[in-house]
Formats: sequence, structure tokens, C-alpha cells
Amino acid sequence: MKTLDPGAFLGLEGHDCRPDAPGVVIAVPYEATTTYKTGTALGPAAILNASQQVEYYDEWLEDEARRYGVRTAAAVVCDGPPEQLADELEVIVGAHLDAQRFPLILGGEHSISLGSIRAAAKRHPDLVVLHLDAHPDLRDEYDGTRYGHGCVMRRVWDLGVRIHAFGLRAISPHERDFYPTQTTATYVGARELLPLHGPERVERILAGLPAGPLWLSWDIDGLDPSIVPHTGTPEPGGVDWYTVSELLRQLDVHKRHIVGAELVELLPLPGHHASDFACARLAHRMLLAGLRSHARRT
Ligand SMILES: [Mn+2]
Repeated sequence: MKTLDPGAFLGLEGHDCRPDAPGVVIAVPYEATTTYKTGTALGPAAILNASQQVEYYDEWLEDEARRYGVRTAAAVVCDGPPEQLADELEVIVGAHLDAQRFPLILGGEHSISLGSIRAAAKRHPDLVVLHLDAHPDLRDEYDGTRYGHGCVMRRVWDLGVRIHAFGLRAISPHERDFYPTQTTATYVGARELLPLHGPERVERILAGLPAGPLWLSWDIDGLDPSIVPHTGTPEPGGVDWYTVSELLRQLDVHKRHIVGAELVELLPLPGHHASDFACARLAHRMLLAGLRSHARRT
């Protein structure tokens, strides 16, 4: 495993990454329950590294995250089971939220979400998780654990947090039947987006999104693998680049409150840097949308 320090997000140093910066980037190189191809623990370093080549100016949101101040925190390293990581991350992310910071978390496998979302939900009881994924992750138990990557949204749902998923296209019959029986879990499948074009796709996703503060829990496999092929379970089909970009822009236009964000499940492959770069670009856009939301409220 490469142990070189990957450096700061966007390569920021000096004034732009002051200790009291409202944006904090937290790498969580955690992988314990991955079932197919492994290597997501290397994802955060690959994103941090690629982010140093990302243009500061984001032409979709017409702004720059560094303008608000962005600091890269120490990576959170945990060798224990996902339940233990959840407890640790809940404390760490909770402290950032209490200090009025916007956290962007870079995974790692998707099981890392529970602790951060628990921290956010305790502070925002009406929290809504906007969940991008090819998979619902709603299994009650999978591979002998109730806290693995295939169960993470079920544990989030257990908290009473509302979930609105989009991009789903690998769904078990049990999960398919779960959504219609719940008022707190909804989804827009990839098939529903197929006949729609451009802005209509974004409108369809937003139409089902409840009011309330948002946590963005984005699994990169929700995107079409032609954009990011390097992920553990690259399902064909999926959400296109312009839809996620315009979705972030519309959240900004609608002045939605974004509490925190995470991007997970990149599985970098040496010599193939397009996936790393796409994730870094998307991570910057998510961070920027969050920081703009944060700035409107402070
Ligand atoms: Mn997934």
C-alpha cells in the first residue's frame, strides 16, 4: 500500500486552509466488508491527489470552494468493525458540525456513512439523506453483518432519517418491495430517468426529495461506469455527469440547506487516473454546493 502523504484537498495551504476554515475534508480509508473487488481504502488518497489538478473555479456553480476556506483534517483510520468506526466518526463529525463547519468525507467503502449521518441526525432531527447509488443498501443483514456496505442505508433508516435515493439499478426483490411500504424511504430508479432528458431528470429527482436539511451520501457507482469505471461493483447504466452537476446547481438555486456530504467507493487503479479525477471534480462540486449553503446560514 502506498503510504506517501497524499497532501491536502485542492493542494490548498496557507490562508486558504486556516484552522477555522468552514470547510473540512476528512479522509476515511476504511474497507472491511467489501464483497467483490477490493481496494476502496486507497480511494481517499487518490481523490486528494487528483484534487490538486482540479481547476479552482467551478463553472457549474460559478464559484470556488477555496474562497470560503477549506482544511484537510487528519485521516480517520480504524482497524475495527464498522460499528466501531461509526462510533468514532460520530464523535469526530459531530465536533465539526458543532463548530459550524461543513464536512466532506472521502471513503472508503459505503459502510462509513452511519456514524456521520448519526451525528448529523442528532443535530437535525428532520434530516434527509439524498442517496446516489446503484444499490439501495437496504439489506437488514448481509454476509454475516448488519453494518456492512450492503446494509448501511437500512441502519440509517433505523434512525428515523428519511432517505431519497436515485440511480438505483441493482435491487433485490425484497428491497424493491421495501420502498413502497415506507414513507421515509423513496427512490428514483435509473429506468425512470431513461425517457427523460437533461433538466427533466433533475426535476424528477428533486420532485421526490422531502423538505429538510440534506446529507449527501453519494456512492460513485451511482454514476454511469463510463464516467468512473473504477469502483467495487460497476453496474452498467446509471446517472450521467450532467445530471449530478445540474442537481447540485439546482440544490443551490433552491437554497437547500446541505449539512454535510460524502463520496465513497472509488477503487483506484494505478495508471488509470480518469476515475480519480472525476471523483475529485465531483467532490469539489459537492463541497462547493455545501459551502455556499453554509455561507447563506452564517
Ligand atoms: Mn453501491
